[in-house]
Amino acid sequence: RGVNNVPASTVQVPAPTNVVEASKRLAAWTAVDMHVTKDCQVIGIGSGSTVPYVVERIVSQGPEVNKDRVFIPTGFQSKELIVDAHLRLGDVDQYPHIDVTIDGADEVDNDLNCIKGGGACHLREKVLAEAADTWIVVADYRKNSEVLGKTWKQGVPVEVAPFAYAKVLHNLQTLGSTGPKLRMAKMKAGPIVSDNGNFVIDAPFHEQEMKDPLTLLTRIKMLTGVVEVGLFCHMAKAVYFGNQDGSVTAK
Ligand code: ABF
Repeated sequence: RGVNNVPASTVQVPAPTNVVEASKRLAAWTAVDMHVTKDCQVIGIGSGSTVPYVVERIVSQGPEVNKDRVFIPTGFQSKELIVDAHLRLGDVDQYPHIDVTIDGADEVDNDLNCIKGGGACHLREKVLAEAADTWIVVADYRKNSEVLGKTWKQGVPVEVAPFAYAKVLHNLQTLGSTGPKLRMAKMKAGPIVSDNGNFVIDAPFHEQEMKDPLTLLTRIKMLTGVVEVGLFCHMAKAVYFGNQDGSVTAK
């Protein structure tokens, strides 16, 4: 897929108070304008700080179009967003077929592979990505990368069953991870716990491994105790990055 520039004039962006926030909003609004068409009835809403702008833009499409839609969240945060916006909430077990899911990412490479899971929601995010006819990623310019791991340095997020975490830490080292760490809550109060009751390990790898994320994903996923891996390979239909100059890069 080639990289092309989407003219900034396709969306109206309020005067930015902060360039990073403005670029998140630009990406989110562009994605909604391009992919959340009137015929989209079941819509997946991802997690992170870019996604509120997705919801903002969907709400701006008006109550008439939104009244017949149902919105599926990837976690607690997006559930709150949907409820606060007075949109109809559903769950993926009721709606296993989603028209379009829009989500953020921690880093995206030139083949549209993503690192996700900085917010520890990547299991539900991957389920909603896979359940969707169309999976779209939105991010600010800092996430646009040639090779995964260049900007997201803390490693590949790996959700694990709590009782298996020490074994999986050891396995990840054997696979070549350079210092995998159990993700801790602020003030090191204890391991962070995902919405699914699991722990998360952050596993950094050398560039050589990160250049072939599908192979790495397959190897990590084979480890017993691993619930899901924050490598999303060949899943995105399109990725939109808001840029500092007010343009949007579409990959
Ligand atoms: C979720 O939120 C995650 O998978 C990813 O970790 C993060 C991206 O957040 P932001 O939009 O704040 O950069 O989508």
